[in-house]
Amino acid sequence: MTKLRAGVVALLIGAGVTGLGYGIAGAGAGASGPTPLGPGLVTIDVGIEHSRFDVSAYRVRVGTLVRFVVTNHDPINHEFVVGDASVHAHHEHGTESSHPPVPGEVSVGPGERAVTVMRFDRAGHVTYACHLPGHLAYGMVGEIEVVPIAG
Ligand SMILES: [Cu+2]
Repeated sequence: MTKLRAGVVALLIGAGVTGLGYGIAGAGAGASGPTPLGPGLVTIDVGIEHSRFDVSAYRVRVGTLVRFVVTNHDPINHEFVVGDASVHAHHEHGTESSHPPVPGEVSVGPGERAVTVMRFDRAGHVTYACHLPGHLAYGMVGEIEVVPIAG
């Protein structure tokens, strides 16, 4: 698990604005991963503790609307941002300290729980991360693999 996280972080840093995440499948979230969720509405509980997401990889089917329920067990702020490479580049280099309700982006304060919703309509890999200073580099990143319905 630690090895997967390190790989994801390295890829995030090296990928620039193109092709984020597409080389990750073989590293542990591929065909041998968990049974995909969806399609339709599903809820994923995401816990944060010691500045880590408690699960670093999920699989969903194309056509899945995911309700992320993010619980922060830490005494410090975190955020949960899910999206493609451009979304993460924007946040990693941006200066926003908190997030108004944008689908797929939510701030979650100490001991709080926040909900955000995102629909996955294309097969591929999508990343979620916390972009508060230093958190992504520390390992606050994970991956969602979106697989075809037949897959
Ligand atoms: Cu964080």
